[in-house]
Amino acid sequence: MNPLTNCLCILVVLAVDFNSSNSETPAICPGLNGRDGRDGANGPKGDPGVRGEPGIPGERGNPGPPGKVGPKGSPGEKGIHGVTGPTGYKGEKGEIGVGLPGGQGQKGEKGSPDVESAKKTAALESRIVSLEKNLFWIKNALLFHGGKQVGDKVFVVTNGGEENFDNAQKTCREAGGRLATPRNAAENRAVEGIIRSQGDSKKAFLSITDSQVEGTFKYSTGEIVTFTNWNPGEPNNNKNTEDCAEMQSNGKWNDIPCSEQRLVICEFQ
Ligand code: MFB
Ligand code: CA
Repeated sequence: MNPLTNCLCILVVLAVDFNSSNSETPAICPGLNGRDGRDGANGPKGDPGVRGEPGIPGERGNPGPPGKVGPKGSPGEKGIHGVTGPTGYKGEKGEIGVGLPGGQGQKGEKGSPDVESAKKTAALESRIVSLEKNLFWIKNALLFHGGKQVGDKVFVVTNGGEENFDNAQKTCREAGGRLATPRNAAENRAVEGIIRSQGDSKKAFLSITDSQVEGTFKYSTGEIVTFTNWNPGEPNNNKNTEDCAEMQSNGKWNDIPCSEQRLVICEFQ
């Protein structure tokens, strides 16, 4: 019943009631709707629905993890013959073969004098080449051990020991050289450098003396010295005992007694 009808009905009732003596209101209007009742018990399960239309396919899923390694394949067919590889490195030189010596040949006819001479010359030239090669290597070895070369002369100090003049001369002579004496400024610098390499306080004998004529220094060959580098005021033959000469680490010379002990520097040429 809609709300307006309800209201009209109530009004009518009220009007009637007001006018009647009966205390009970006649039930001439329906009551208001009652409250909803409680939900009933679940009914029996319904029949399965009708299969729906297929849905829209979903997006492609992420790739799955890699599968396990498959079984080993069977060996392939034999390959074709490969291309020839690059030439290998040259092998080491083989040992010189040892053949049995041949029998003695027949004596040849005597060559002409020119041929004999040419043979001797060739042999000498071959020996010179061999000697020059040896000299080259020996000089390299000397320079490697602190030697100094000036022109075709090499200066080398012994093991750093010190000896008197006579023994110093003997040491260099036995080594095939002689006790060093610079003949020019370049050689003087070379000997100075070797002394300095042994220590600033070190000094070395020179192979000059004035034993023969006081005040006239000569080489071991007897020649009068042509190059000198005396300290100022030297040689002074201190106490009349100084017939030998030393070089100091500054390259300067001083006359000293031959009995002193000094470094031994030899020269080879
Ligand atoms: C002198 C020198 C001498 C000695 C002496 C110790 O020079 O001429 O040969 O070396 O010093 C000042
Ligand atoms: Ca002196």
